[in-house]
Amino acid sequence: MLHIDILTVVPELLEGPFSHSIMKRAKEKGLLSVQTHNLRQWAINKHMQVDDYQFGGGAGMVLMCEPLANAIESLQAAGGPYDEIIYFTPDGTTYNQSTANRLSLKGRLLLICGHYKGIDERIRQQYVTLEISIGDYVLSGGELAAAVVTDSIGRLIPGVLNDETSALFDSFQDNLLAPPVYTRPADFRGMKVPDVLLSGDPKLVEDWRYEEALRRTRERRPDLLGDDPA
Ligand code: 6GU
Repeated sequence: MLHIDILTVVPELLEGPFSHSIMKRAKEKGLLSVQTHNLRQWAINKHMQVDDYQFGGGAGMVLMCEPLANAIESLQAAGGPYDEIIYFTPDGTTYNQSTANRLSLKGRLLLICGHYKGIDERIRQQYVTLEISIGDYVLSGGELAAAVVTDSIGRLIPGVLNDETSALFDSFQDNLLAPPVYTRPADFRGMKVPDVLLSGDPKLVEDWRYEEALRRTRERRPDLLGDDPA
């Protein structure tokens, strides 16, 4: 069982992503639980303040130490220590499948979503154990990144996927992109499904898929094969 707490100032952004399809099934099976917490619960005053101007000047608000420290400590006190406390930030380590694999084996994770200019540096130093970026572009907050990471981890928990949807054959799982797939009809407006897929010979199909995966990876992501010409 993996429990994920998500700390955010916009919990509304995280209402949809875990309520459908595979994430919904993971929760119903008791393999994953996801709980969002509004940082304003730990606001410093009756104005519900959780952010302030940055020292030194400049545009953009910064999430303050006190609400964050109080939130982290009260969540730890209530549920026990976390295996990782993750902060989402464009200057974090770029997220990939091997980090997803590693995190899917944990028991308790806390995900902290920054907003505006981010969070006070002292919280990062004092509490955060892992800083993640989901790519080289800027989001307005960490919530969508938290949804991406939770989804990618959740589907890897043993028992969440069945044989049909198994993660074993995903793109990236073996550093190869996935081969093309087809379904009925075998002939769509003259465009035919490769004969080998209709052959009924599992060995031929397996070999074809592997070759196509290799071809696709060479063409699109040679870096994954470690023979990037650049
Ligand atoms: Cl994790 N957060 C924000 N705000 N922007 C990002 C990101 C994270 N990853 C890529 N861009």
